[in-house]
Parts: sequence; structure tokens; C-alpha cells
Amino acid sequence: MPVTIAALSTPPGSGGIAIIRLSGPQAHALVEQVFRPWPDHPDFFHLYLGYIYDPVSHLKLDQVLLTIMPSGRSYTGEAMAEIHCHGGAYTSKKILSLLFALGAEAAPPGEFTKRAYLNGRLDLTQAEAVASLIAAESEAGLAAATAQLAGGLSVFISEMLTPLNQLLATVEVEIDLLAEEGLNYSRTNLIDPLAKLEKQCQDLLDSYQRGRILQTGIKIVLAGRPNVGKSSLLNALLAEDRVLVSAISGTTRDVVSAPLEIAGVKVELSDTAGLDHPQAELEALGMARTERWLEQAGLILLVFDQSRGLNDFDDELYDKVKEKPHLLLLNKDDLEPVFTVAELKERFSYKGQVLRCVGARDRVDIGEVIDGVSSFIKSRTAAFSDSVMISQQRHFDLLTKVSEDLGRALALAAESEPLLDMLAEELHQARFHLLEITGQEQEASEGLLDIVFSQFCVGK
Ligand SMILES: Nc1nc2c(ncn2[C@@H]2O[C@H](COP(=O)(O)OP(=O)(O)OP(=O)(O)O)[C@@H](O)[C@H]2O)c(=O)[nH]1
Ligand SMILES: [Mg+2]
Repeated sequence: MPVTIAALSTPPGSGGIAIIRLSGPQAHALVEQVFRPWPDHPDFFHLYLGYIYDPVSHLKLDQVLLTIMPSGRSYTGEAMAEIHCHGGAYTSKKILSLLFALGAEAAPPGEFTKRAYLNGRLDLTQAEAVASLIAAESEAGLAAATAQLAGGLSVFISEMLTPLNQLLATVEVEIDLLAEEGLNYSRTNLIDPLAKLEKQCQDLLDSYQRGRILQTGIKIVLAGRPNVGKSSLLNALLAEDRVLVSAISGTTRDVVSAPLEIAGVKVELSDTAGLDHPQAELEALGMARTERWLEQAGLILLVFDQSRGLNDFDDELYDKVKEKPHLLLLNKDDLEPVFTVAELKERFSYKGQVLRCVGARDRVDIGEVIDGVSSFIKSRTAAFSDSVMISQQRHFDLLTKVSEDLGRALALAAESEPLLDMLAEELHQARFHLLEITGQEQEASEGLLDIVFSQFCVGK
């Protein structure tokens, strides 16, 4: 029989209220021992106003609201109780220690959601969505997690399982018949549905990039030669004096990052040291740091000062960023230009949009920069925003395996005399890996569960 667990479900510290949750067979019996007045016939999902008493000392600890939920209709699927007490750290601690003294056990991180999964209230992708929902830091992140919690990914996977099960059944039957009647099936019956499944799997894998952007956000790095106005631009985009700006070349040494939301997506905007032939050791260290940041960027804004001529180092710089997502940006639009947008594009054979900033220093009209970044983010996310997508590494890794299994199955099916046993094995593997995503595979190891649930906080 599972133990009854208790934990503080709201953040620790002081607050208006704190919620203590209990789950397990003894949840109702435990609160009955400490809550007064205990109703004669308590209703489920009803909020009762009363007091928590220490049953030994008879001391009144706090005035609280209590609700109890029946097994089968609660978050965890078990009998549950929630005590809404006053939010002082001491009050909730005291009530919890009372419950522990009466036999409840402290819930490890994620235990409530783990029980919800084990009791079939959520599948594994939905349980993971609960963690993402709690961690969401932007509108898009929240929307992506909510869609996953609603079961979008689970439905997509079960829709892939139906034809896969049929294929497996076909091949298994063929294996049986082969011995008696020889091979008598049409290969296209296998190849077409297999190819369709492979394509679905590939589409879902392709969604990973945009899923990551929506759920975890995008890192945007401001890069360029010293003194072009990167730090001024960071300040302008944040509308605050966040970093030092000066006419001295090489002002920025360390990378400075700040959060921002653009197009509903969480953005981590980083200002970096200008890149040039370093004159001193400190400059060289700053530049090495910039280069590391460029490696991780989801988008590089390469800033140019349009009042200063370009040289060979600008070509070197462009070579560093051209293989990564990037946009060119012209700053100091208030000064007399020494080259045109067309010349800049031609020099680097750049086909994209060149953003113009009408003065980072004076923070005027930086709308074109925001619009350009917005369009970039939308181009990476919007086209598919209604469809199912994945955003977690675990799903990506398993789907990659499914895709490989299906690829090998397709190659086998295309042979003139396919090795049906091997084909069946590949399909079994594909099925196993798909089921592992939703955690429905019986053999899904405890290790997997621990990895998923260890990401939760206590009380969830
Ligand atoms: N005229 C004009 N000056 C600007 C503009 N933006 C920045 N500046 C000036 O250019 C100089 C350099 O600006 P920063 O923002 O420190 O340049 P940076 O690219 O961060 O420079 P490093 O940190 O040295 O790499 C400062 O004197 C700014 O006031 C602009 O739009 N117009
Ligand atoms: Mg700077």
C-alpha cells in the first residue's frame, strides 16, 4: 500500500496563504485528527473553515480552509486533502511536522505528479508538461506546455501507433503463413504506410527546434566590431541603462545578458565584447568569451556602424557568423553613411533583411530592430503553431530512434525477398520507443521515471 505523503505545495517563505497537500490512503484520516470542527458528513471538494489543533497538546495552531478529495477524482488519483493555512513559514512548518508525527511522510520532489502518472491520471508527456508549465516564463512557453498537458502529443503518438500495430500484425501473420504457403503479400501494403509513418515521425522531429524556442526561449547575441553601438542597442532594447557605454573602443569586456520578451517568446539578449585584432590580453580574453557565446546563439545580430568603413576584419567577422542564424543591423543612422545597404549585402552575399537602427544611443525608433527580430522568431515558430510539436530532449531522442527503426524497416520491406523476422523486430522496436515517450511501455524502467520526476519541485 502506498504511504501517505505530505508537502508544502506553495513556495517556501512568507506569503498570503500556504497550501499543504496530502495524498494517500490515510490522507482523510490524518486531517480528521487535526481539523476542528470536523463535519459530520464531509463533502468532497467543499471548502471548510476551521482550525488546526495539535491533538496531543490541544494547542490551536492556525485558522485554515480544508478541502478533501476522493480517490479516483483527485490530481494524484488517490485520496487527497489540502490545507490552506496562513502563509508564514513557521505556521506551515508546524502543521507539516504535526502531520509527519501522525504518520505522513515527506513527499520527495515530483511525487504527487509521479503518483498521478502511476495511477493513470496523466501519461508521461502530460506529467512532463506539468513541469514545463511551472517553469514557463513566456506566453509562448505557457501555450506550448498547456497544449502538451491537454494531451496533444499523446494523441499524435497514439495515432501513429494504430497503423504501426496493423503493420506489425500483417508482418507477424505473413511470418506464420510463409512456412505453409510462401510469401503472398503485396509489398506496397507495407511500404506506403511505413513511409507515411516515417514522414510523420520526421515532421515531429523537425518541430523540435521551434518547440525549444517556444518553450525555453531564444538566445540573441549582439556582436560586431568595437564601438559600433552594441551596448547602446542593448540599453535601448531594454529601455534602461543596463550596461556601460562609452566612446572608448573595447568598453565591454564581459558578456552581459538580460531577459526580454519578443513576439511572446522569452529572449535572453546578450551584449558582448567587440571583435577585433586584440591589442591586449584582457581584450583577447573578452573576445574569446564573445566567440563562445556566438556558438550558443539562436540568433546573432551583427551590428555595423554605417559611418565607418568596412575592412578585411569585417569579412572575417562575417565568416564567423554566416553559418548560424543571423541578421545584419546598421547603427548610427543619424550619421553620414560611408556605405549603402546594397553594398553591405553585396560584400557578404547576404540575402536577408538589413535592419536599420535610427540611433541606439538616443534610443529613437528601434521599432525596426524589434520588428526584424519578431519576424525572425515567427518564421521559426508561427507556421506550425497550431500543430503538435516536441520541445524536450527526451522526446527528440526517442523519436530519433523511432525514425531510425522505421528507416531500417522501410529498407527491409523494399527488398525483393524481405527478411520478415528482421522487419518485425524493427517494427517492435519502433513501437517500443514510441510507447516509451508516453511512458506506457510496461518495461519502461524505473530509471526513466526517476529522470523525469527528479525535475519537479517538492509539493508538486
Ligand atoms: N551618433 C551615434 N552614436 C552612437 C549611436 N549608438 C551608439 N553611439 C555611440 O557610439 C559609442 C560606442 O557605443 P557603445 O554602445 O559603447 O558601443 P559597443 O559596440 O558596445 O562598443 P564596445 O563595447 O567597445 O565593443 C558611444 O559613444 C555611443 O554613444 C548612434 O546611434 N548614433
Ligand atoms: Mg559595449
